[in-house]
Amino acid sequence: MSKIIGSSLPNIPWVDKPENYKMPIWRYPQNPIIGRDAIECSNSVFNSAVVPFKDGYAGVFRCDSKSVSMDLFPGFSKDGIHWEINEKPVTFLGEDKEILKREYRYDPRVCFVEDRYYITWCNGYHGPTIGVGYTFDFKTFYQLENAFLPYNRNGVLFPRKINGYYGLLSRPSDTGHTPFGDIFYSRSKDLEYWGHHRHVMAPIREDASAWQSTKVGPGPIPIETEEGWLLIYHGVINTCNGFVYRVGCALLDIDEPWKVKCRSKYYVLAPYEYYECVGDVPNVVFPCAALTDADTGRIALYYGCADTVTGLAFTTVNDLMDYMKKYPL
Ligand code: BMA
Repeated sequence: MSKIIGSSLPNIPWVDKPENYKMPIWRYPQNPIIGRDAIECSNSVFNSAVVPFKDGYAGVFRCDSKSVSMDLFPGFSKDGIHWEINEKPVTFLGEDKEILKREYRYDPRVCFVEDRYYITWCNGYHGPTIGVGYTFDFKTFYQLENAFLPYNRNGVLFPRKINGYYGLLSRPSDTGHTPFGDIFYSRSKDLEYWGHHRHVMAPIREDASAWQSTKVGPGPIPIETEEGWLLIYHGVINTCNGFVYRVGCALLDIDEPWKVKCRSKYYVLAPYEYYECVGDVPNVVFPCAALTDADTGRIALYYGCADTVTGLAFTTVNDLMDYMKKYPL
């Protein structure tokens, strides 16, 4: 039995695993939970991040507009399933106007560390890089310096300092649709200067696990367990019809998170359902957030479906650990 180290969340959205279900992650039967036209301007609402907030939940949502401009929108929910998303995007306050200039913003992650909710996202600054900001209330948002030079995507913070440093996973990239990608770990004393970069994991270029042969990138905030950090990540294969995005999991060392202790050979979630296979970008499942309940080991996973709508799925820390150990790389 594996245990999550963290808070209890008795009202976590939850549906039991269907009987005789073979996969470690199962879907909310009424998926998608957020449709593409959830707000007036939106063409699509996907790759978004949610956290427990007050007596319910809050989040930062990626809404691409009907002019296909990518931006971040705050949202609120009582139950984690039905969401009210603001019609207006986040505007950031900050000390340096240069940093506040908006080119595009997408694929947010939200991470509570110490006393506030940090937001990291793919931020356009002469190419994609990792934007960093924070909020206390999901009303007023502050932007800090970008974590890196371009080009980088998928900045994912750790929920506590590790050996006195903030930790960040990311995936260096290029200006386009990046036909490569490894996950790296970086650390910082002040959330501004990042260094001590360490390689975490690479795509698997052979037959052993071809679904993750082109690139891999971190997904939700890593989940602290008694055995290490449970990382849910996306893996990509290039096909004659373009990229296919699936989901895998790995276990990282608790003190040296660049050391991979275990990694699944089989994917744990893949585009099977219609809304995952058909949309603006077909065959994409892209996880960006996970709610956890330390008492039960339950995990509610939020993921973008076909770059169009938002899905919800469920698993437990034991389901993922057991599957990873049954089918290790
Ligand atoms: C990645 C990102 C994601 C997107 C995915 C599939 O490079 O742009 O936002 O979901 O491609 O199109």
